[in-house]
Amino acid sequence: MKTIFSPLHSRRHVKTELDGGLLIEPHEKPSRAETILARVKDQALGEVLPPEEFGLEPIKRVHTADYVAFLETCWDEWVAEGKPGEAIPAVWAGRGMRHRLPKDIDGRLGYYSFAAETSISDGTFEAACASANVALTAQRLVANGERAAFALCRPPGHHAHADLFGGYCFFNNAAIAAQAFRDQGYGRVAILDVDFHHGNGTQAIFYNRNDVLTISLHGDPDLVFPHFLGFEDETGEADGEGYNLNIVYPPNTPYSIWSQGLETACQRIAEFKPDALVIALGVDTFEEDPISFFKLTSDDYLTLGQRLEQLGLPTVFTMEGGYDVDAIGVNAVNVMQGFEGKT
Ligand code: SP5
Ligand code: ZN
Repeated sequence: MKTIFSPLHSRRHVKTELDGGLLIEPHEKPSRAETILARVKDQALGEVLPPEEFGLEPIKRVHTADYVAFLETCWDEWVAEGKPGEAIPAVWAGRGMRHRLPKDIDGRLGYYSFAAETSISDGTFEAACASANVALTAQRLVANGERAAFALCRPPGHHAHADLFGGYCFFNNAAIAAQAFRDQGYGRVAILDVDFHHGNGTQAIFYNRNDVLTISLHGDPDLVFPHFLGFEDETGEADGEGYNLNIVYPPNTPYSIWSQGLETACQRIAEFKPDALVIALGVDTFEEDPISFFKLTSDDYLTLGQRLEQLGLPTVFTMEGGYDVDAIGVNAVNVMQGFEGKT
């Protein structure tokens, strides 16, 4: 399987993540992507290719133009205001308040975000664009006949809404790839999100549509991030009714339980008969993940890859979460190797 990778991911190098009242070293750090790349090469998974340049148009098929423009200039505006640290949202429109776009940079940071753990500094926009190009290049390879491709995206994407960043995500790479399939004439596309966290952005982007089926398996949002979306009674709206599926699990869920939801997801996908599949691949379901509570083992990712292959669909993998950096390479690449038949 071919892997798409851009060294520009390292342009996202924030020093802070708000966690427990402290500004800690971010969980979503550059070594994540480098460790996965090293494993891809070590295992000779296949060619590693740089992304092609697609510009902002395919990003704007999923994100609003004003949101993209905000991300492009946000850091420069922050610096121009004389702010001493990284750009961190700290104020939102709560219940009963106005959802209008303010002029002030602090107001706009809140308007375009839903969480404060995701800081912005120089290079974040460039890295997010490169990450989208990585996903779009993988999508093009698959559209041109590859059975599957691995988009080694960083930063991740599945938490990003049409006009909201958060959860370490800015552009929704999986959604951008799915929309690219649609725009190239693929009638139906399924997105299966196996990251530990709910794919809230992906769900929201396609919530009223029946041409893109969205499914997410994740930790119960009553207990974990993103807290305010991802419950099982969210099934889609209007034309999209019945085209969103959430499956939630409690702490300490092992693969034997998690895989029951995977079977439900696979049945729904088979019934939908998509023309292409996008897997939002997080490996923060791993037993040693520092911010998550599932109990998948490294071998389980081989089994997962085998099961996804059985769907028999042209498949794009977009890299999402996974924060045990020591294991992230083995776990992510195991999914690809399982897909290619390794047991
Ligand atoms: C792409 C992805 O996996 N994003 C995850 C974003 C999670 N953000 C909130 C993390 C809260 C972490 N709290 C850690 C407590 C243990 N130190
Ligand atoms: Zn995650």
